[in-house]
Amino acid sequence: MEQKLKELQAEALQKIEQAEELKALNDIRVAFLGKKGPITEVLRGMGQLSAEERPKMGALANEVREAISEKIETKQKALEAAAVEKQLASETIDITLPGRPVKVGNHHPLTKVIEEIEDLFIGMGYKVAEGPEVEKDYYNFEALNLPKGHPARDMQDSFYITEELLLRTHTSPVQARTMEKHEGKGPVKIICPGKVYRRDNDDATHSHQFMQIEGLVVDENITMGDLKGTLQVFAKKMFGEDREIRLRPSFFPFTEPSVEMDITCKICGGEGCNVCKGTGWIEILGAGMVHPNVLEMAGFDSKKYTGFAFGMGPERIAMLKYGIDDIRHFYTNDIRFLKQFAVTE
Ligand code: FA5
Repeated sequence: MEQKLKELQAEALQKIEQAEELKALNDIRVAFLGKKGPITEVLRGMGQLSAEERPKMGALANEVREAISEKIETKQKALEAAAVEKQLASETIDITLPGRPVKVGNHHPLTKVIEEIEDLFIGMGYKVAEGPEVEKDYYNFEALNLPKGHPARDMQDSFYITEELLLRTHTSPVQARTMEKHEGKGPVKIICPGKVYRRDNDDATHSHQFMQIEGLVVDENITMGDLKGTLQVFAKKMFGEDREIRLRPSFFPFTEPSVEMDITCKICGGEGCNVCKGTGWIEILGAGMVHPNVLEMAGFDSKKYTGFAFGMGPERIAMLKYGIDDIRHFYTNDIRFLKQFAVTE
């Protein structure tokens, strides 16, 4: 029996050595180590052995099994490695070939301008606030000193959804919402970018849906000087150090006094040309000191607190900055237009 086991081991090891494929190796495993294999067969005859010989044979049989298993495992690893080698050799990549360029998209010009404005104000300590686009009449108008039936509501033609709900016509309702949250305690220092909607007829400078960025500062001792200084920094950073600003008296129900801000025309430098209609100035935003009624309605003591607010249209700012002549370019998604802003910064 001992002889038989040794012969089986030698035969198996030789076959394993000669195996060239994983399948052949598996066949050998089944043939020699399987339940119906010759080693099992030999072990079945152990009953006829003497009690002394039986453990010796058992141990030998285990040694033989182990030797065969080990050899199979080593060979399997070698065959697998060879298979990988072969595959790699057949799939060699020519690293000298030029790569296929990856098409990189770019930010929409409007997104760029909005992010630039956000960064600028964040740098001055402002927080970014947001509010709903479907807004309550209360926040869009009433809390901003525009009670129902007020004639100044006609300044902004609105899309009403129900009597009390509308698509917000400006970002100023975020002012009212934010102040309300502060429960009468300053300081408040926010900007709110977002979409707004008006029943305006679309033309080169008007869109029925556009963006606005609102700014609001409320604290003790805030003055018109703070407003002017802030807007000056904004204009110079946005359009260039050589640009000047001026504030013109205007009217908004939620600010008193109210102003509109002009900057010197980039084209003529203030001399007067057809872009600025000969005035040397271009209007870019509305602003003013927060009306005491608005402060009081939001829970602030208007004797203690004052504030300023401003609201601008980033489309108009982007048009001025990049010399774009029609607001509709922002919304028609013409790739030829959008590609012009693919500058790597
Ligand atoms: C307002 O909407 C005020 N809420 C701004 C404000 C805020 C004033 C805080 C005072 C204090 P106005 O209607 O002027 O103001 O709009 C502000 C800006 O939005 C305009 O300067 C313009 O740039 C832009 N804008 C207005 N209507 C349109 C439109 N139909 N299409 C594109 N941009 C527009």
